[in-house]
Amino acid sequence: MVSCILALGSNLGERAGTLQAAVARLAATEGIEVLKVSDTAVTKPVGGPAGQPDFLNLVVRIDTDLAPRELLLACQEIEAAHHRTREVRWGPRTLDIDVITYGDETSEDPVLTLPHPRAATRGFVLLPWSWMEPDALLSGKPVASLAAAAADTPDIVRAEAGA
Ligand code: PH2
Ligand code: MG
Ligand code: MG
Repeated sequence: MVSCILALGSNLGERAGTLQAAVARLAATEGIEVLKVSDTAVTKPVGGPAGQPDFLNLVVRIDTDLAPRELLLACQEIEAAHHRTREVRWGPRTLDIDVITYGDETSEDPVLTLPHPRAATRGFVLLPWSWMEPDALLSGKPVASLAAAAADTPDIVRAEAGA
């Protein structure tokens, strides 16, 4: 079993319901065990086209038997089940599930770079992660400190889990 962090985001449709359903589907996936779910963060869109709705973001800690690429495929299947389309890079989306860490693995594979290449600067990943695991490290650095330094963190509002 390998311990991983996944980051989920939604800024279209029934955002909270989508995130809840996605966590349930992850938990129901063969080879994935969901151990922890963070509180939900209400976040301003980072990058992408102007005028997008706010996101809801959360992170989960999982254990998995799946290989990295299998885990990515499982995440993409769940995205597809929520009618995720990929027209605009960083455009609005019903559901995004990103593999942030896969154990301590590092990989330059462009299909699945590990850890996620932008995670260390994204408050919308780091802050909910630090709420869930205050002592977590990302590439040896405290997630809470990285979250405090991220440009988008000051605008983030904490909602109830499942809100
Ligand atoms: N995802 C992105 C780009 N920008 N901004 C927020 N607030 N939340 C996201 O999940 C997000 C984003 C690319 O996947
Ligand atoms: Mg993403
Ligand atoms: Mg993604």
